[in-house]
Amino acid sequence: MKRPMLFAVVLAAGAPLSHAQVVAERMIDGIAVFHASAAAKAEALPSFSMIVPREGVEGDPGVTLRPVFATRGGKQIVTVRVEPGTSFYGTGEVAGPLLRNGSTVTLWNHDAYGYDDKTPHLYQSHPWVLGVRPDGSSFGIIFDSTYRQVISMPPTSGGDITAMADGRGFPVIVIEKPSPQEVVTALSDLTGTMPLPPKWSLGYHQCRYSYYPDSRVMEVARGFRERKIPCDVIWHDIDYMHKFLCFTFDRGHFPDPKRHNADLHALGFKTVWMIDPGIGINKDSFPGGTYHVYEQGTAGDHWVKTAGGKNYVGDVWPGNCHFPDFMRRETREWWATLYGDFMATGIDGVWNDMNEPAVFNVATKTMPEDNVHRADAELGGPGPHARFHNVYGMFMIKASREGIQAAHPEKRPFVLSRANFLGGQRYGATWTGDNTADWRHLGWSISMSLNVGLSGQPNIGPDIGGFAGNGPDGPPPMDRGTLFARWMGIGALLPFARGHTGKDNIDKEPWSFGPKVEATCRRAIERRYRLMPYFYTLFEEASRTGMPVARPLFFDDPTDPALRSEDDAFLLGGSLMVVGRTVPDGTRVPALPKNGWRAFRFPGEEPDADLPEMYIKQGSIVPMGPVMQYVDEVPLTDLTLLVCPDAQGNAVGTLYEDDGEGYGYRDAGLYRRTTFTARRDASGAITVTSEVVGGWQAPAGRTVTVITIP
Ligand code: MIG
Repeated sequence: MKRPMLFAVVLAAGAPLSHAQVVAERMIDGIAVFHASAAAKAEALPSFSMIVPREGVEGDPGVTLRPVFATRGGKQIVTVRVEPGTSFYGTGEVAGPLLRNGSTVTLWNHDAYGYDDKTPHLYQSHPWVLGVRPDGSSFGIIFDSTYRQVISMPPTSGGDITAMADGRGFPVIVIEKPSPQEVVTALSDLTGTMPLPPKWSLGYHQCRYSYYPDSRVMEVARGFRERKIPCDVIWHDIDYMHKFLCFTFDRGHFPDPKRHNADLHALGFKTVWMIDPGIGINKDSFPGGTYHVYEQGTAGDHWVKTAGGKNYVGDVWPGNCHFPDFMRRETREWWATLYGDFMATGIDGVWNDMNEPAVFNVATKTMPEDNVHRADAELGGPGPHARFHNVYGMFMIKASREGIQAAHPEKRPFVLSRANFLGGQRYGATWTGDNTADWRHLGWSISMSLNVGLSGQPNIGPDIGGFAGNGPDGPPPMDRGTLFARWMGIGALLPFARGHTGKDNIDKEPWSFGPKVEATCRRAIERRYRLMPYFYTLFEEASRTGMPVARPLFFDDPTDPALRSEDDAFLLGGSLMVVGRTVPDGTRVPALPKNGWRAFRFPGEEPDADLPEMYIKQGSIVPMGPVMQYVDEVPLTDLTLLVCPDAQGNAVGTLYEDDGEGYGYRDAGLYRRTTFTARRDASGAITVTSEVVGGWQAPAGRTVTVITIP
């Protein structure tokens, strides 16, 4: 039997433990935890991913996969034999195709500007593999370590999954279920779900590095309203700060942030502002000679330490910086308080960047692995950066989220993070970092978003248009404008939809490439707003069940091998399919599900070859609304139902509604979940009936228009 090289090396050099030592425990039906030995179990570090106790009943684990444990040079190696024909997904954020067979991923959160499919590690780490067997049954494995870890998946011809982590031995959690959907929802039973985000964050976001001064921000904001291109959020990247000092404002460019936020609010925009972890310590940069974050952080002894016990100094934007030790409860509580005055300026959401943490001017691009975090006892107590590196960003956004929540207890927080870890969907949304304005990255926008979704994080999307560079410079379709238009067409339908670009790049607002591209972008973004009732319904489902918003085609038929590697197309929920064109000439023919889907057009939309084709699943009903310039600009009085009856003439669908930003849905039953059921009678007439659960009132005078897709 052929084995991957790594396995052979491991066997030669390693000391395999006898299988009898392995402790196998059944946690929940179809979920088991394995430890190398009773001693390994006793020494295991706490889980940073799981929200349920990582233990069960010893004996028959109730799953068929059997992790094999070995050690080499102090590292634990786990191998899991899988059957040939198994398809692999997950492992979080990796560039390249959706199907991960034959690939190796290193988990080590990393500033990865200009990354591609050869880059060993990106910004987030998910020690999680999803497998789909030839018969469509499925399994998932958590290799429950926070240390640097290397996971290899065998080719489709079969072999072993191997996972090897630095640091202490780690438990392995195995989930086995009849379908990949059930494995993914089981993952969120174990690691938690994304809390329901504020509805405005489902709108289109406009960003660049950086819009300033305030007048330029207003110009962009008005640009959307004047051109009637819907947009909900304008972003403020680092240049708003005074010399890159977090929680300060450059008073030259942003003399009155409160007034500026109010001006944006008056146009129907929300605002997101960036906060990094590196806290500047150079006194000559302090506004007026003092900097409250530095003073408080030093007085409270909140900084990460060197191995020698000094406050660690690393260079980032402000020059020399200290870094809050987010592994300490006192430090997280202090960090949270900083958001009080900040949010009081009318800020709606926060962007935490550089939290791998990224450090300039060092080969490793991060802090030394022997730096010391004084972690809480529940987190395993103090230890080296090597242990906490991959969760530093997750604990930063946990603290940020708590601060934003405390500042506005009545509102749902919004945080976007660049770094994260398995389970980090509990604290914030993520995006795929500094991608590049080229066609490959357009394609990876889909595959990366899908794999992050299959790794527990539904709220994910790329920098639409690409961050690095301006794009190709050939004749159409190899021009920047076509790439941008196609990207907007796809990106506007991914869960997190934000246009962004790097410093010194050309303008990349939807109107920056001339009238044709502007028209495509408007149509693309209008699609998102028409589908907003459906998007919000999907986000609410994700917040309860962990089912991704954007799903791979193989969810529609896990037994169809042709769908296993298709990543030009994706599903939105179970009822819509988006078929993107990710190569310039559109010659690639995607493998679509064999049965049950019907192409449809948005009512009144002009044909546009740069936009994805849309399909609806037979038997489903998709709720839609009118185009609005921002979320809930007007109440949803004009509800449209896209009804696609199955062969028997039946269809069903759901609409979830609430006030969009508070907790009434959770605390007071103030939501409205409507189940629509359609039936076609013998005469061919369609009758739609509805059943409502929840105490939120639909707007008065609602009309329902039914559009039937035959
Ligand atoms: O070193 O804040 O990925 O989205 O615009 C670059 C500036 C720092 C990296 C982020 C990017 C952001 C940029 N940041």
